[in-house]
Amino acid sequence: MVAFTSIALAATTLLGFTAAAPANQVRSTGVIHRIFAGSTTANGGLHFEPENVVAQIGDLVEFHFLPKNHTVVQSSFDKPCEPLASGAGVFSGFNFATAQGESKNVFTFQVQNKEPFWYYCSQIIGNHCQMGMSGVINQNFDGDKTLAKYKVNSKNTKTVQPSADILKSQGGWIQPNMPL
Ligand SMILES: [Cu+2]
Repeated sequence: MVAFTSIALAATTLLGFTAAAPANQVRSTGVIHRIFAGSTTANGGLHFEPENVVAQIGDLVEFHFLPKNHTVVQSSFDKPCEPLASGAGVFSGFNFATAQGESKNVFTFQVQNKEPFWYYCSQIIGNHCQMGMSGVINQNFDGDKTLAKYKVNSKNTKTVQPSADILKSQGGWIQPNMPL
């Protein structure tokens, strides 16, 4: 599926996006996990669906954004609603606002390892992370670091943005939202 990645990158370039795919690409499996940021039903819309995903190294994770203006930020379990150290981790940027239906672009990143990948929405209007808008890829189901616990620990936190430039994505790339 190298060809797929190449096409995606070409499309990204053509559209003039500056976000490049991460340099540390592993071999693609060809598997794409689609996750919706937002919901028409669950948790007043403050929900990732599905919010608990098992993925293999090399899989792609593709976020589709529903109203209103959500993000995806990589986090640690221990510090909910905070990004990894400055400049590190995955961040979609605030590039996917939509008043109705899906945003015209998606945000994609590649799974690089089997470590649990915690993430949250950094929209502060409505305190999305504190309200439970978070998710995980490859949770350790034998351990006590669960998504339910992450959500509980989120409640009394303050959301932190990954960088001063909240439009600048990192760790993944922006692509057109292609019909299936
Ligand atoms: Cu949100």
